[in-house]
Amino acid sequence: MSILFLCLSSSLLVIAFGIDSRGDQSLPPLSPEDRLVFSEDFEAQRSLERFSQAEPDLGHKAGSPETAAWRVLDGKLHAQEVHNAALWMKTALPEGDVRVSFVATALTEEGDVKCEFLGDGIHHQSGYILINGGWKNTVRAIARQDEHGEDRHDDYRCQRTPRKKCIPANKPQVWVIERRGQRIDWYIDGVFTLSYRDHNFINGRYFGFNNWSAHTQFDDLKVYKLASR
Ligand SMILES: [Ca+2]
Repeated sequence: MSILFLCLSSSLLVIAFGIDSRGDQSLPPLSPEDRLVFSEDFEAQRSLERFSQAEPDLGHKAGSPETAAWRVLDGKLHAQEVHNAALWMKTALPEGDVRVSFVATALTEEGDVKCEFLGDGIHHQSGYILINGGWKNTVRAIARQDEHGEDRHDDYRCQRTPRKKCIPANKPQVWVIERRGQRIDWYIDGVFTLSYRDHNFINGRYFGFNNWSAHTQFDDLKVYKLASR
């Protein structure tokens, strides 16, 4: 009876937190057949020419009188007061399995670092949205076409850390996002974070950085076409 209860409890926990059985896996190394197809180090202003800025949410402005929503500064891409005016790569991602990696830094205690994966290159929430330190730095999440959708996969483990925050301010973290078949796997600093398996997979081909208002910073964007395994 108690074993059954424990099994049921842990299953419910897995469903509630959206964490699957890959929870303890570390990042798989790239194979020699995997191919780097795009990289951007944001060392020049013209880096921005490889991206297009989307429209902000209705009733909001992208940027403020003090700052542009997106700017290149000291070799890094800065985002501030973006209001979901994502900065999409103009180049389409490779078809099939793909890895996107970059360095992300929250520059405030608010956290809130976000990107769009496999979207249409124009619209916010056209694909999957990955959020670290959202909702005042309390949750990591992968959402599908709706940041507030009931099918969002959440990871609240950061609330159990001493600081109860997902991201410390000013600490660069390496994000790796992989699409393998109909599954998305997300790693932060080499550690598995969340998966999203989707039987109705969105085959969007674009990647974009995004955010709401917090000041964040990105660098070293790389895209790899992954060989089938
Ligand atoms: Ca750089």
